[in-house]
Amino acid sequence: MPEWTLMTDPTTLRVLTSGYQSWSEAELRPLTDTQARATMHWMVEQGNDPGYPPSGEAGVWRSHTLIALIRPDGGGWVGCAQDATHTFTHWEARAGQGQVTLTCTLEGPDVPVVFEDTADVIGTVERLSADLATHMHARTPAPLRVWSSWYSYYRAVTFENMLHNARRARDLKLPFDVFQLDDGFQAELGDWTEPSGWFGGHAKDVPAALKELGFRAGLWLAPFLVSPNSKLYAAHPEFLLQDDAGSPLLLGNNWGGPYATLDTTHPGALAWLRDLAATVRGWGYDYLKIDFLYGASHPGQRHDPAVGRAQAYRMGLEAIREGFGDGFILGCGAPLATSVGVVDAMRIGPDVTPFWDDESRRVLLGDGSTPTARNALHTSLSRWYQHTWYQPDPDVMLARAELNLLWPHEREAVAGLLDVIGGLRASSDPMDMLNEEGLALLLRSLEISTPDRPRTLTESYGGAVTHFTRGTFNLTDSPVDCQRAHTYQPVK
Ligand code: 9PG
Repeated sequence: MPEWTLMTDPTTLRVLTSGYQSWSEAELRPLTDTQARATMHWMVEQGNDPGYPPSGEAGVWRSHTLIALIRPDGGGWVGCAQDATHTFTHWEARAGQGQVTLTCTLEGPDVPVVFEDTADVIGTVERLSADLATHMHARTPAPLRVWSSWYSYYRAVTFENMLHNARRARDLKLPFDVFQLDDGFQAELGDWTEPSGWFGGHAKDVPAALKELGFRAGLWLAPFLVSPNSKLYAAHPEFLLQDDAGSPLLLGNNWGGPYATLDTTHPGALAWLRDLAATVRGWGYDYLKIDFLYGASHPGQRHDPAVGRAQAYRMGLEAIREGFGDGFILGCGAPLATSVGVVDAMRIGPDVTPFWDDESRRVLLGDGSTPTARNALHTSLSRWYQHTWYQPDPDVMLARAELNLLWPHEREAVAGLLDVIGGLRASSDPMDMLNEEGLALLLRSLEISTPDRPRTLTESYGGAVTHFTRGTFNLTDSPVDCQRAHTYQPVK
């Protein structure tokens, strides 16, 4: 376990962290602050790394793959793993008396880890993270413009909702590449080829209808999750990750209760995953959003005990890539660096919501991975450098006039997020809820941009990377330096 002692005053430093998976917090904070740790067990499972959660002590910061400490002069220290294929790299920075201790714990086979003292933290973070991308043969195809059913219909989505919106988008000549069907079409987690009672059709018939309207078809799956009510659960208990007592391990709390997860070291589970991805490809989908992927790397008892968490996850992911061929794959809720080279795009923060913040879950329950516009900005902006790993997906613009509690300036902040991050463009607004203003905002947010860079890490308006060369975000709840709360201000 490499360890470095830095003889420096911890009260002058900031720390840049990146959490384990898509939704886990990434931050830029004073080193002497306290990293939040979710108080409820299912939130630790879904928002932190349950194998390496935040310690909860003041001045102790944990980060995955990469960490940086920033001095007031903009220099500092950067640590970065150069390979994550089968290994999770856990960093910890610990503030002491007049010194800081940095430790690096590898979970999996040995990998090269670089640690540099630098005069330019921003440039060094970008260079070392790009080296990891090169080493892992990152895929960064051209970004796509995607309409998703989730943020308007949620689980109640129907076949007709998809077609109606695609028809309207065609009539309005909106520049979408893909129409992506999200959660709700399936009978159960695991029973993906059977429709839910309300969907009013079958997911296999969606692609042909979308193609006729001029769009590619996308599908959402949570391929590693298995509902206890599913046929898969009953038919193949041997495919499931187990607890110490030898029962299927149950985790999480979406879909009205906990779920099991596939043991991706089991050859039968891997063959099932390959088949599933090939089946939906055969239905005509060439864009796949695979979600809740952290399930495959959850701690537990595996069929092959010699395989670690990172490698098990990678085996499951590769099985899906084999089945889906050269189609476009977007990861979500996914261990980030270990996905590089397999996925084409990756969600790099929590979900955007039609409201700014949920303070009770974020502050009282310590869960910064909660879906909210604020949390999406906070985390995705703090991962600006990851565009070399995959196409980043900072999630959707919400431009609709109805069912939207975001103020106009908060919508502009989301538009600023999409512009600064570059990468995928997504929307989820029901076309019938867009007025003239909303349409204009939507069109603007579908314009592909190149990723921006921070202009400094020594200043921040709200615990995240907020100062970019193109503009500044104020993520705090008060005006700062004449900039209103919850805004993006382009540099003039
Ligand atoms: C489908 C959704 C969408 C969305 C994904 C993911 O913490 N939570 O309560 C939580 C709820 C939903 C969620 C993530 C976290 O959303 O990011 O785009 O596909 O699943 O169920």
